[in-house]
Amino acid sequence: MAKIDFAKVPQFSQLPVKKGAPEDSSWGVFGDDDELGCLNFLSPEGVVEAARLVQKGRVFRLDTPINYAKPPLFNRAPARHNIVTFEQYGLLGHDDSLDNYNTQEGSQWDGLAHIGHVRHHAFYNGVKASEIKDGPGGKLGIHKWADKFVGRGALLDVCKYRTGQGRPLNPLSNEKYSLDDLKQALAAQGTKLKPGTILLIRTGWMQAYLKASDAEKRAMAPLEALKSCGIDDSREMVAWFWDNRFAAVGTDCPAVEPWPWDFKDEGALHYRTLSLLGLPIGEQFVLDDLAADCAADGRYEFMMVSAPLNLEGGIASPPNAVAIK
Ligand code: UVW
Repeated sequence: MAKIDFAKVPQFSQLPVKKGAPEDSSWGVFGDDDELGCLNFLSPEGVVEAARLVQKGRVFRLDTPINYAKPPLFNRAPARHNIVTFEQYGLLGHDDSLDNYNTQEGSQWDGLAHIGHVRHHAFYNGVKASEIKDGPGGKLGIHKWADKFVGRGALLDVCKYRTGQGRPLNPLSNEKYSLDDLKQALAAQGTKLKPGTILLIRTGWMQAYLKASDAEKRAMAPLEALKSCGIDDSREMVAWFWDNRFAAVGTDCPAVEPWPWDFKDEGALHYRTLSLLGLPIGEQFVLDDLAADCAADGRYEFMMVSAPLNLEGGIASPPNAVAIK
């Protein structure tokens, strides 16, 4: 994590900076071999500043329990948790194992190796599918994030804002929040944007999902049946992300953008963020308690600490994240 001179980072309108790189891509901005993308916006100074936001000692866990969704969304398999008892040589104790664990089963950061661009057939910074592999040499591996993901977090409660306006959207439909919704919600909260922020957007999906009956959860889980709200996948949206130097954007909905999204549409937010800008996106985060606290004390910023799995060559990770106020 090195000091970053934000003034030297090109604006979105100046991208791409590298000859031959795709339009609207940040490829080359942080160097031809960079594997961290927008996480480069996090810095030691940002960590120190974030620590100053800790004022009352409240800690909010941002991950769902493993296997919270029954069944997991998108046809993903549940993990099997086995507790093994051992009683030998006079010692009584337990180990456990987690079999079949899919790192995208619940709350997760999508790593930059998750989705390659549909037309360019490449991942962030031009990495090829053949370079993504298990082990320390796996390009864009999630383990490279393990000591990077600490900084100022900010919650943007767009669900609360739209509901307060008398314009709630149905989180269990594929409706979307516009960039104007996000900007107006921030203004209503009085939250200032600062470079190097980890932005968390509360859409209301997780609250709606948790309120659903077991039968409703079973019916909505398959990839073909799921409908979820999300944020608009427009070019203006990602220009705003980039020009504000967000280090990552996490949400409480399943795909950040509304689900279903069209895999053939190169305007999809997954392509615009992961493949083109190198912007980590987070899904199925737990934001409701944090949101209630932010509404109560009027402070929507906090220190955020996320320690992704140290899985060499990993594709995604539960955030293992806390917000500290
Ligand atoms: C897809 O959208 C394919 O996956 P996820 O939402 O988990 O990133």
